[in-house]
Amino acid sequence: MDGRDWSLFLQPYEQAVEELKVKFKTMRLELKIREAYAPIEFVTGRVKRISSILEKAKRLGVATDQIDTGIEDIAGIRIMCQFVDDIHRVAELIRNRRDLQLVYEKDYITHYKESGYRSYHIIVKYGVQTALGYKDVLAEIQIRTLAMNFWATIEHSLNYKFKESLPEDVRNRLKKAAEAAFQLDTEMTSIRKEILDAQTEFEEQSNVVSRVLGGIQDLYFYHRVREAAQFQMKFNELFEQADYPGLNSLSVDIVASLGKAKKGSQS
Ligand code: 0O2
Ligand code: 0O2
Repeated sequence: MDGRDWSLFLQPYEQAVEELKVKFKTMRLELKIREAYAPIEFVTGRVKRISSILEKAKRLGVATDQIDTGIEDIAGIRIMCQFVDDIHRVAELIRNRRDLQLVYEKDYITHYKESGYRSYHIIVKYGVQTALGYKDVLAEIQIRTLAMNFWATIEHSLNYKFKESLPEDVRNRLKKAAEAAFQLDTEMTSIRKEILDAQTEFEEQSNVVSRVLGGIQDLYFYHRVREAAQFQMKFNELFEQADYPGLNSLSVDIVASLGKAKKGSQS
């Protein structure tokens, strides 16, 4: 690459980052409309700086004319999620896309780095149509939670500032902070599960009430007035006591009575 035009070399990467940002932001909006909840919180992207590309090439022993295949994160996309589960959902959505070709994945969540770094990386090949033709470029998609991002942003800036001179004590405290961030993610996931379970329970309770009252109304339709009145009294009692298992078995009894009533009306 020496003496070559860097801005020309980086142009397809700039284009890939811009296009991918639009695509993932669109995915976020689409999921928000479809499912009322988007597993993506926000998306950012960047093209690696020339100095960082050269440093990385030197560190990895990549020849300057092999940079486009030897360095996979010249184009970088970062997708932030609220919960760890969302990361796996987003990874699956990426795997199923037809406009990206999966190269490989790095699970730094299960196998977190020595530094404490956690994130899910997917290296993809992405085709861009430039004015002079079609070009495949490599891009790195990092998927992480807000807590993982908080940690990585601060750790990165400290490492950038202090380089090798980051004191051992600070390094250890950063590792502990990474653990704390992960604990936070775990706690948030369990709180979320409790909220989702509560929502499901509420949904089920509303459904049983509708089933019982609908059944009682149907019994009136079949002129089973006495039975309907008895069921209504039982319902009032169980509802008062918030006895949902009782309401469930009442609903089963009503269905059985309705079956008999329907048969009776046919004979
Ligand atoms: P909005 O309306 O701000 O939400 P560009 O600067 O044009 O190249 P982009 O994507 O706008 O492209 O900028 P960049 O720097 O790649 O990404 C920044 C996006 O991430 C912005 O959103 C920020 O608002 C958002 N962002 C950054 N940090 C946070 C954060 O901590 N929480 C949240 N929720 N969003 C954050 P947009 O796309 O400009 O839209
Ligand atoms: P940038 O643009 O400054 O973020 P390497 O591990 O670097 O020898 P590899 O395999 O390319 O080589 O890298 P890896 O670890 O799979 O992913 C590279 C990117 O992941 C880094 O990019 C960071 O963005 C992020 N990353 C990896 N490890 C850490 C870490 O310990 N702390 C933080 N904060 N981020 C990490 P770059 O190259 O740093 O570039």
